[in-house]
Amino acid sequence: MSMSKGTVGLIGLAVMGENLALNLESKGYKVVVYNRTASRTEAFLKGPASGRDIVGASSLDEMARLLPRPRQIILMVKAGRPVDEVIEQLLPLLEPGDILIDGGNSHFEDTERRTKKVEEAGLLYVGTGISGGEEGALKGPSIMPGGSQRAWCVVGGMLKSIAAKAGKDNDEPCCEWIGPGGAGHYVKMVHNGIEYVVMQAISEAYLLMSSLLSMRAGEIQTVFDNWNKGDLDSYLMEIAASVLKKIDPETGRPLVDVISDRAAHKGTGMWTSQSALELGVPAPSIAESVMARYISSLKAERESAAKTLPGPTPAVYGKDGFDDASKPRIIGAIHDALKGTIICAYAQGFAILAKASETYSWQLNMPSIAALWRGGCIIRAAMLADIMEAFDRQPDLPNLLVSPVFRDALEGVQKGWRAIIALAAQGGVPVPCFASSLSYYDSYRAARLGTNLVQAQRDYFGAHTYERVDREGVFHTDWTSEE
Ligand code: NBP
Repeated sequence: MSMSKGTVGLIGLAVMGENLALNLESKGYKVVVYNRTASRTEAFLKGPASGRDIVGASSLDEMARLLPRPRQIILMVKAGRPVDEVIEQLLPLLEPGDILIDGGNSHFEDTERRTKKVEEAGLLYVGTGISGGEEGALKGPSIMPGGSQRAWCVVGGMLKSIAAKAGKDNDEPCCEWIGPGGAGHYVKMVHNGIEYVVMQAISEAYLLMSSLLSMRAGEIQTVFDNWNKGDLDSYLMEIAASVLKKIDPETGRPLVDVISDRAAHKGTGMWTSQSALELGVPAPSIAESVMARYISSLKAERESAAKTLPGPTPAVYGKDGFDDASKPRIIGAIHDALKGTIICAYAQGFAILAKASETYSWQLNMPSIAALWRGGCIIRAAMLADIMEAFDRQPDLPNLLVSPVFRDALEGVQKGWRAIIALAAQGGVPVPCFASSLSYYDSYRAARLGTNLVQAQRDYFGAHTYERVDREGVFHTDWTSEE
C-alpha cells in the first residue's frame, strides 16, 4: 500500500536536484524526475534513487502526464537562461492551477518577471531560495519561498516537511512564506551577501593568526573549534575548523596550505551589493567581501607587485617584541574583530531587507526570516536566536546595532577589534572586511560626520545646495565672491 503524501515533479538532476528528490522521497512524497541529458536521469535511477519511490520521465510531456493536478514541479536547473527555457517548454504542457517552483539561485528581478508571466498563463509560480548546499538539500535546507501567494497553501506542507528544523525542541521548520514576486529569492540573495562577509571575516582571522603569530593550520583549527563552542557557534566556523584539519594526501601538508588563494564567486554577493547601492543602503562589509574576492583573483598582478611595492612585513611572534602574554591577547582581539564584523554583516543584511521590503511593498517579517536562517542554511549561527529576539522585541528596529543585546556585544568587542586593526595596519596585513566593518560601526554611531564638507564642495562646483544645522531651508552660496 502506498503511503505517498503526494507526487512532486523535479527537473534538473545535478547535485542539488538529486538530493532534493531523495529528501522529498524520504518524507513520503513520490517524485517524478526529469533531466535534459537523459543519461543523468538513468544514472540517478540506477544509483542513489534505486529502490525508492522515484520514477524517471523521458520528456517534459511525460512528466506532465505522470503528475496529478494541480501539478507541483520543482526546477533545480542552472540559474539564468535555463530557467526561462524550461518554463517556455513547460507552459504549453500544463494547466491552470499548476505550480512551478524555481529552487535555484535566480535573480529576484527574473523571478518577478517569471511570476507575472506564469500567472498570466493561469498558473502559479514560486521562486524559492534554498540554502544549505548539497548536504542541506539532502538532509534539510533552509527554504525561502515567495511568488504567487495562492500557491503557499498547496506547497507549504511539502516545503516545510523537507526543510531543516530548528528551535528549542528542533521542531520548527526553517521554511516560511516570504512575500510576493521575487521576495523569496531576494531574501536568499541577501543571505548569500551575509555569507560572503562571514567567510571573508573568518579568512581574515586565519590570515592574522598565520601572519602575525606564525600559527599553523592545526593550531588555528583548535582556536576555531573553541570559538565554535562559544558565542561564534556557527556552521561556517565549524567547517573552517574542519577544513584546517584536512591533510593533503599528496604532500602531507595541511590541504589549505596548498590551495590557491584566488577566490571565485557566482554573483550573489555582487547582486546584494548592487541592490544595496540602488536602494541607498550602506552595506560596506558586503561590498568589501565581494571586492576581497576580486582582488584575490588578480594573482599575477599581486605576485608582481609583491616584489616592488613597499610596505611593512608583519612583526613576528617570538621576535620583534612580542612577549608570551601577547599571543592570547592577540587571539582574543582577533575573536573580537570577527564577532564585531559578523554583527555588522547581519545588521547590514537586515537593513537591506528592511529597505527592499518598503520599496517593493513586500512586508517582510524580520523575526520570521531570522528564525528560518537558524537551521539548514550556510549562515546558521547561534547569533540568529539573538537577532530573532531583537526583532521580536522591536519590529521597527532601525538597525540591529542599536538593539540592547548587540549594543552590549559591541561594547564588549570594540577594544580588541580596534587594537587588531591597528596591529594589522602596522604590520601591513590586509583586513578589508574587519576594517570596513569597524568604519561602518563608527560611522553609524557618529552624530556628526565630515560630510558637511562634501555638501559644501557639491554646492561650490555644482550649485547642488546644502542644508544648515541652525535653521530650516535649502541654501546656496556663491563660494568665489569676495563678500
Ligand atoms: P547547476 O547549477 O550546475 O545546473 C545543472 C543543471 O541544470 C543540470 O541538471 C543541467 O542539465 C540543467 N540545465 C542546464 Br545547465 N541548462 C539547461 C537547460 N537549458 N534546460 C534544462 N536543463 C538545463 O546545478 P546545481 O549545482 O545542482 O544547482 C541548481 C540550482 O541550485 C542553481 O540555480 C544553483 O545556483 C542553486 N543552488 C546551488 C547550491 C549548491 O550548493 N550547489 C546551493 C544553493 C542553490 P544537464 O544535465 O542536461 O546539463
